Amino acid sequence: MNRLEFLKTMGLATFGLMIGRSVIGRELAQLIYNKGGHFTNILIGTGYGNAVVAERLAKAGHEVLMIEMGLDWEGYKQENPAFKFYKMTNAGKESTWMNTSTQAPIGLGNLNRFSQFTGILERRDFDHVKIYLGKGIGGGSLVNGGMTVTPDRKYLKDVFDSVGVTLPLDIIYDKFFPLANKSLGKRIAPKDIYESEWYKFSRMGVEEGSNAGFTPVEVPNIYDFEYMRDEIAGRAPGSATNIEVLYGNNNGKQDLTKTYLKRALATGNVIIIPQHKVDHIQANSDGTYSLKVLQIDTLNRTVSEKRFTCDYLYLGAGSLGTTELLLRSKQLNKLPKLSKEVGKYWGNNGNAMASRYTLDPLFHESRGNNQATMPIRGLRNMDDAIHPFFAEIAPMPTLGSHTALYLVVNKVNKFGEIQYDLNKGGISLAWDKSHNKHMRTNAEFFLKQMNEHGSRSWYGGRYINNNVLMRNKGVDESICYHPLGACVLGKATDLHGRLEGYKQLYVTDGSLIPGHLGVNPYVTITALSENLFNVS
Ligand code: FAE
Repeated sequence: MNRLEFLKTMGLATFGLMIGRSVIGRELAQLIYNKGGHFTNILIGTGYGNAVVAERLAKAGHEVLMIEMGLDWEGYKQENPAFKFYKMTNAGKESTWMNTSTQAPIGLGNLNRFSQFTGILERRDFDHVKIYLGKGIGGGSLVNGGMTVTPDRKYLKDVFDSVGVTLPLDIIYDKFFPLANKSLGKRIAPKDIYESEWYKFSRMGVEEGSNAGFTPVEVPNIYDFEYMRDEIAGRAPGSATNIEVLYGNNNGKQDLTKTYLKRALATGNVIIIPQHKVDHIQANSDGTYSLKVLQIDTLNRTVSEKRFTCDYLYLGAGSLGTTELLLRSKQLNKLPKLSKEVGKYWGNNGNAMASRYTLDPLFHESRGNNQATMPIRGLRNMDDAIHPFFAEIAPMPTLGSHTALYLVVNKVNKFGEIQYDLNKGGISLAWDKSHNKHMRTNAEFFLKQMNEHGSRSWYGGRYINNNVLMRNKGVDESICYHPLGACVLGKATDLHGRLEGYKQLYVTDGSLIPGHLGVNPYVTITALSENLFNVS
């Protein structure tokens, strides 16, 4: 009898599924998994890569244990009925991973101080780059903007070609991108939503972008726009219209807990244990893997130590998390055959934030403070040989009236590298100005064109870059929402995601993609994970 069958005979698994993940995550983890145990399949991390694996394995009838270091937020809400995810303008302790004030790129006048907590948004700081991560069951899907974008086929080909890897692009584009988009719940914002006051900032961005010579593109999202219609009409509590995104959404957003993970859990074959951090993994001589796992409290303190073993291990802890685990395990001599390719080809997906200030109360229209937090339009300039980029038209829902915000996505011309320092007990990133200088140049060019040709003020006066939001000429190229690479598909792994030198040890997440994509990454992470799974 396996663990799940055992739970079912005790009525516990059914009970857990009936009332949500909290019971699975909390009570069962404590009662049944006090000391760990053996599973056929263990998945580390509950973001995009592993959510796919969980659904596919569970639907094929296999038992799955998922280990997640962040919280089970649905369970947390059940235990704390008064708790709601915070607006971006009013952060509290649950907004932030182990800090006493918001770490958001733009504080939005948010001066709140709070006690440390294992909150939903983490910022990891390295030289020249600050990386944002979602924490909890659902990983980055809990905090992201829901932009659901399929990359250009040529771009994806070129990225992998640049590291000498040939992807099976026909099947990826014919089968796995459509499957990923459908399974994630990709939607297009309906016309009435786009034309509402909540997307005036997008419409103005599109008009200004066209004037400046960039190509406006419609960007799909996973937000439930039927729900948004009810929000707008006042029939449902506001969520995207209530400045919710970076610290979680209370309604409307179809994150992984509403799609892949929900379907995986519904099979009854999946258990997720939150607040469990994998410290390192070890390859055993019989082909199994051992995991040292630390159960943590909401202050990130270890409350117990456990040992799990498994036959198949799937690493989906994200580009930083997966790479850190592998390099640490190697340095501890637990994975001595680990490929030298692990750590290489890292990138920030060319992320740079940019902002302009179109203040002219006498002439220029306000963008409005009513801005939905889910972006649905972008500006393309990827075919420009000198300044190739894609700019997401982002909301700025409080300083919104005359502030325009963009996330500019550039090429990565030079990869960074992740290294592990056993003495410091953590990773460092080889990433300096030579890596992201052109990202600044492109973002400055973008703002210049928008100021010159996009829109002007009274009597043709030029607007300026917003140095209040981003101190250095309205651009911040150190902000990274899209860390990618360091265990690249076809380099550190084979084309099935299996790590070189090890059997039954898979990488499933954003670390498979060499550094950049030209667009937001989670559809590609999802599609590549679907592909790994189906071809193996
Ligand atoms: P990820 O989703 O990061 O999941 C990794 C999980 O592993 C996390 O839940 C971790 O807590 C957990 N973990 C890490 N280490 C351990 C450990 N040692 N033990 C146990 N658990 C561990 O990985 N992308 C888009 O495509 N569209 C967007 O609109 C978009 N907006 C974004 C906005 C923000 C503010 C941020 C931060 C990101 C955004 N992204 C967006 C990026 C996207 O969320 C990200 O690429 C994916 O979440 C990465 O998926 P992975 O499966 O690689």
